[in-house]
Amino acid sequence: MKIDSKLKIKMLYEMLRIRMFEERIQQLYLQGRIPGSMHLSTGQEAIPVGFCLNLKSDDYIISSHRGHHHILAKGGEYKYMMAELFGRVTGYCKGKGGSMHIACAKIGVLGANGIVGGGICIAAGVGFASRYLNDGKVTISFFGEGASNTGAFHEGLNFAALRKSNVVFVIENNQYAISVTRNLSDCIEKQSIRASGYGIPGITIDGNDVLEVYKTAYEAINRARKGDGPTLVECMTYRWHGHHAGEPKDGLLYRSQEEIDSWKKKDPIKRLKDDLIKNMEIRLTKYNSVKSINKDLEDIFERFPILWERRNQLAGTLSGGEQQLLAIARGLMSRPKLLLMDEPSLGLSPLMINEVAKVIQDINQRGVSVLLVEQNIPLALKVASRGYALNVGRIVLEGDINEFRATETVKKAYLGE
Ligand SMILES: Cc1ncc(C[n+]2csc(CCOP(=O)(O)OP(=O)(O)O)c2C)c(N)n1
Ligand SMILES: [Mg+2]
Repeated sequence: MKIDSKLKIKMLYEMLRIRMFEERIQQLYLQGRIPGSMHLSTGQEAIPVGFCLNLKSDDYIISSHRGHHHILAKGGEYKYMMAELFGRVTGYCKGKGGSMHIACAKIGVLGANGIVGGGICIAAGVGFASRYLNDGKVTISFFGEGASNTGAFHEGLNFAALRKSNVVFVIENNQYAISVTRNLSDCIEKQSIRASGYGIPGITIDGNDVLEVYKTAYEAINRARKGDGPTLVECMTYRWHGHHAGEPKDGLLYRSQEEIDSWKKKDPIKRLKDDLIKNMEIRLTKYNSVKSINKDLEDIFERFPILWERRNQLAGTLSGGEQQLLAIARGLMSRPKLLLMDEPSLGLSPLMINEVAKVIQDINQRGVSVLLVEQNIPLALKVASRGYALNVGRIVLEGDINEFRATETVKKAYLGE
């Protein structure tokens, strides 16, 4: 099979798109700006790119807990991914899924999955539905070598092989399941030989060679589309970072720097880039222009003027009020419809009260109502439209907030005059 330069450049672009996205979100995560946890795929980009470039837009993929690269390769857009990670309503799952539970049926992403091996049987079923309906669609199930030691793997492969489901099972063998090296969990050298137990083809390939992945994927996907049943493809690769973002020592507690460096030399992006330049298929300037997609990411990030940003600035420069802001930020992490603030002005300087007012207005604009318990009338006037004066839990005055300007009115209400 001949892969032309145009397609190779597309592969390069897609891999860089994933790498840059993950480099950026890693930074943001380590700065504490993204809630929840996330698993990076840096070093493994060639696998979903080689597979997804063989798919049609209405084919399906099912991902794992380490899924950003799969989703981006299947057409996921930065802005919706980013919004999802930040827990925003504009994200793929309205901000309720986060890194490990991104799904979008429109682009054929039937879900990342926090349950290790959780996608395998779903894929076997979806692939069976395609075969039964004869709709010509193919489903790819991506998972790790740890997942292929779960019962779901055997159940899913057996069912899919028996029913000739339109599915391809892809093991991303990155050598580790959290801190457990595959030598401690596997009794065979190549997991692909397990395919013979289900009478389907199995193959182990270099998962860091995007051209090899593409060719293998082409065969396996065509076979599934024709109704000839599933294939098991094991792609040997390596994750550059720790199991999850922020893991202590970034994974160095259970593996050596030499090992990591030796895999970095097999970087799938560098390999394709060097190959293209060596064969005069692209010039370095072209590579740099492909790389300039990083700019898109910056632009998108600019559109997320997040509260945490402001929180950090304030916490860094002002004392006293930072606890208030941290509490507000923490409260917002659960994406409430209503936020109750109990005397946010307490102990704050006038400057800080102004900042708190800005934050409250900001929250309001983002569709979260704020219930403010506050005796600082100037602050209340800045942010509220209605006011209630309470005396031992009893509403003694209710009305337009402007009425509260006259403290006398409140006093009168308190005293019941
Ligand atoms: C059913 C289940 N068991 C255990 C876990 C905890 N867990 C999360 S990721 C992981 C390792 C998975 O390894 P692998 O399948 O190789 O994927 P990788 O993280 O290497 O991409 C484990 C055990 C889980 N999430 N679900
Ligand atoms: Mg693994």
